[in-house]
Amino acid sequence: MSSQSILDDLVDQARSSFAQALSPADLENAKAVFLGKAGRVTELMKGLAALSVDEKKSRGAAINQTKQAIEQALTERRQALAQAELDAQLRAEALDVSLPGRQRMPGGLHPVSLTMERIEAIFGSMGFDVAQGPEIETDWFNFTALNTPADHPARSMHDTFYVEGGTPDEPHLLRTHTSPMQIRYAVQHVKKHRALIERGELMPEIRVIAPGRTYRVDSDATHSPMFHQCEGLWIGENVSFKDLKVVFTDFCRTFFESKDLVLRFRPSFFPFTEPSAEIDIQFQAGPLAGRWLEVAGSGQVHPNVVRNMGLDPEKYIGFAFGMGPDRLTMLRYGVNDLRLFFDGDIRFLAQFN
Ligand code: 2U9
Repeated sequence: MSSQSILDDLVDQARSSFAQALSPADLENAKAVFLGKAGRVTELMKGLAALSVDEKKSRGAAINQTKQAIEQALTERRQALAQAELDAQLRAEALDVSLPGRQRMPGGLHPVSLTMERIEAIFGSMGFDVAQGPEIETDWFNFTALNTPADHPARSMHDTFYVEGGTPDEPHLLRTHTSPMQIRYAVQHVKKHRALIERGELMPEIRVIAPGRTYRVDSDATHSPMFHQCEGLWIGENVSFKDLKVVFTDFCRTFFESKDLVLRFRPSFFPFTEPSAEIDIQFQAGPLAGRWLEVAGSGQVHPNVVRNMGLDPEKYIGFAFGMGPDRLTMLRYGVNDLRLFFDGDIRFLAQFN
């Protein structure tokens, strides 16, 4: 092997050794092997001492070129490693500027709340007050005042959630309807106008709706242990079933935005009304056209209930109705499973706002 090819071979060895170094520290170790104090180039330099002046000149120049070539390879490898390190760091710290930002979701009302607001607005426009009150009630307000017999099945623990805090004579319970709130409202109203009533003067009419949460021991595809109700009450000296028909027909046509909607009053029974009627509606167009759909119960308020408000049933008369806003929401939007309202799935709920 010629002395020049030995030098060329040394440059190749250095290049491949540097290429195998994967970190700056490895590279410095590899450098020491070739360019260090006891390195291969230094060894070659030491060998010059034994040569003649002419040989020293040419051999020295060749070794110097070799040294420069190795230094150049070292510099290139250093730069390559630094670039690789920078690339890795940039990759690790990369920001995907095309990712959408974290958005604040606009809130919205629950579909049943939308229905409640709609009911309140419609009855409000007809002069009805809105009464809200306790969900934990006494036996008297929830049952007795509403003419419910002591042995009525609704009072059983199979149907009503009883809570601690009452007495055997006056149990406490989760209200099974919003009627107790109307009794509370009526009792307050009568108290406020006591003097006037005792003088036999005209009492301002009671015209109120009571929307809110109600509870019954019941759970399946069409019943939830917590459900919503909105009941209405109109008491005066001359309020008749005809008024009920007018008010409720007007309400249904406005609520469902259907001018030609037809109502049917079907005889029924409730302890708190006599006579009583179920109210069915029939759409004349749209997907539900032609079918009779039950939307409410109603009736003339029972004389015993009028008496429990502190009014003389010979003088005061009126009607009441009760409806389920959950069911009204299902009918209005075409929802077929009540449980969707209570699952809390944002994909379902977001559709109503
Ligand atoms: C007072 C006197 C009477 C309210 C009434 C109904 C008939 C009725 C149901 C409809 C569907 C309950 O939500 S539902 O399950 N309600 O059928 N409610 S009359 O009667 C009253 C209310 C208050 C003082």
